[in-house]
Amino acid sequence: MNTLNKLGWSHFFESSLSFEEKQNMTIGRVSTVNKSNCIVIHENGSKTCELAGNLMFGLDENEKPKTGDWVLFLDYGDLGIISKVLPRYNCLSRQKSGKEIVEQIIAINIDYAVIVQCLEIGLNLRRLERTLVQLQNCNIEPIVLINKTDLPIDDEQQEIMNFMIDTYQAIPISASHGSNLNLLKDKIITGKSYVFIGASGVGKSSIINSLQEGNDLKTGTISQSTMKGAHTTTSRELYILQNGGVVIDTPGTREFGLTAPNSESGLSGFHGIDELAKGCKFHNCTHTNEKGCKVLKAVKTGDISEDEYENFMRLNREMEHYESSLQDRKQKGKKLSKIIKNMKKSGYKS
Ligand SMILES: Nc1nc2c(ncn2[C@@H]2O[C@H](COP(=O)(O)OP(=O)(O)OP(=O)(O)O)[C@@H](O)[C@H]2O)c(=O)[nH]1
Ligand SMILES: [Mg+2]
Ligand SMILES: [Zn+2]
Repeated sequence: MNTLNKLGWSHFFESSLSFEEKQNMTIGRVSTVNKSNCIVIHENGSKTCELAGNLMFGLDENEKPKTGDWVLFLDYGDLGIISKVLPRYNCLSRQKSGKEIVEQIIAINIDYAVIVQCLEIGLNLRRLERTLVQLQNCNIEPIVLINKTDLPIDDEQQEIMNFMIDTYQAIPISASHGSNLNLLKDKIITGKSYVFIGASGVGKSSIINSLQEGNDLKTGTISQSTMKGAHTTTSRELYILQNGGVVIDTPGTREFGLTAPNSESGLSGFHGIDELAKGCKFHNCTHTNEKGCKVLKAVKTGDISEDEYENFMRLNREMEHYESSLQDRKQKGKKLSKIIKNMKKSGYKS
């Protein structure tokens, strides 16, 4: 396999080039984007490239080269000048948090997204579910990792972990101990592109480091008072692994705001139904037999399929279960400590 194919080059991109372009230009893939230039990996190494003036002023922000884009550039020795951004196969984006709705591109031309959560910060089903919906909208296959399994785990997290393994084929790993890393390595195919996503501090850079000897991405510690990562990785960057596979490290993003689904009805998927459910007549609608239930109506008219409905109801039940059982345990814990306090007051000695 040649270097371009290892980098993810395929017929899709090949077919967008004219004969002249192939003759005169160098093809490369954007590894990282800086303020005034970007680093492009090509057949003979990597090169700092700048955008040609007409693109600099002619393209919208989201059309300018992003990590994972294929570009054509003219080689001027130390510097390359990008003259074309090739059509994108797909695009992983998220809705940036804040008042204004801004679509932020995370990576381009992606086959798999490796979603990382970890025991130290805590597993979160809803966040996982939102990310999965967004990936489906973007036509990207998910791989779910639970990192830091070397750390102690309580019953509730254990339960969620088991659920994630059963339902999403999540792989429990430990980047620091190296456990189950072979299961992840088995999933990495030469010529395919993998973007690592998840909150700051879950261990994305650590995992990428452990996939390849000699990799030395910066990693950072987690604040024990806020349980948040330090946002150690500050830019998106694409690497090519010796054993095959292209990986993209990203800065941590806690929430994965959904951009508009691209299904025809606009309703498909968990998120679509979730949105629809907000319009039900009763705010505590169970979507089973209520009058004025928008979800049931959409099932009737065929706007959502029976399967989608079943799936939605199942996930809702499961999430409710975890949330209520957590509440339950907290309340029981409080009751128990009250009983013990009273027993101590009344002179009971343990
Ligand atoms: N106990 C334990 N700690 C880990 C493991 N993997 C990573 N860590 C630690 O977790 C902290 C954060 O790891 P990073 O790799 O920087 O996390 P990240 O997801 O890249 O974070 P950002 O770059 O901020 O988004 C570091 O102190 C790592 O040493 C693991 O498997 N077990
Ligand atoms: Mg990082
Ligand atoms: Zn309803």
